[in-house]
Amino acid sequence: MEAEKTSIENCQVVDLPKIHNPAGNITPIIGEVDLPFAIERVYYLYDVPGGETRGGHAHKHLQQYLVAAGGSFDVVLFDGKDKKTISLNRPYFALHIVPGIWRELKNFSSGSICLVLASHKYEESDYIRDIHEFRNFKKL
Ligand code: T46
Repeated sequence: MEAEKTSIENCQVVDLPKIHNPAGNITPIIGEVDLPFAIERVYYLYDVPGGETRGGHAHKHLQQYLVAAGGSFDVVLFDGKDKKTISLNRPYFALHIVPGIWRELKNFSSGSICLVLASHKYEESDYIRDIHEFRNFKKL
């Protein structure tokens, strides 16, 4: 998928496996079975102060699954033309963000955890952090 041509329609919320247990549920995620990419890196955002916003950038190659492993938050997606907001609030839903999508994360509930399964290692050169540069990248 060419990052220049992706749209917010390519970003979908997907169901993750859920194993019910009276003592507490489990969601196992198996790379290349439950995801359309191999997991190269896992990280999580936590201790996000109330009112804080994360993201504010796009990636050229990286794709991700975002999971509200605890609490809730909103993800605003922008493809240079259209915008949509996805609320994540269950640990068995994941938002697939494809390359070439500007994202902002906000409205974090107290104690929330944003788990990220990523297709690539951290590389600053993969980021587009300037919205004008992003619009040029999308040729809009
Ligand atoms: C996204 C949201 C959900 C590293 O050194 N290694 C890493 O793996 C990461 C993710 C970050 N960093 C450093 C780079 C920056 O100096 O941590 C600092 C903040 O990183 P970033 O601007 O990526 O942070 P967020 O929380 O705004 O964004 C991250 C992801 O990059 C992004 O793709 O969707 O989490």
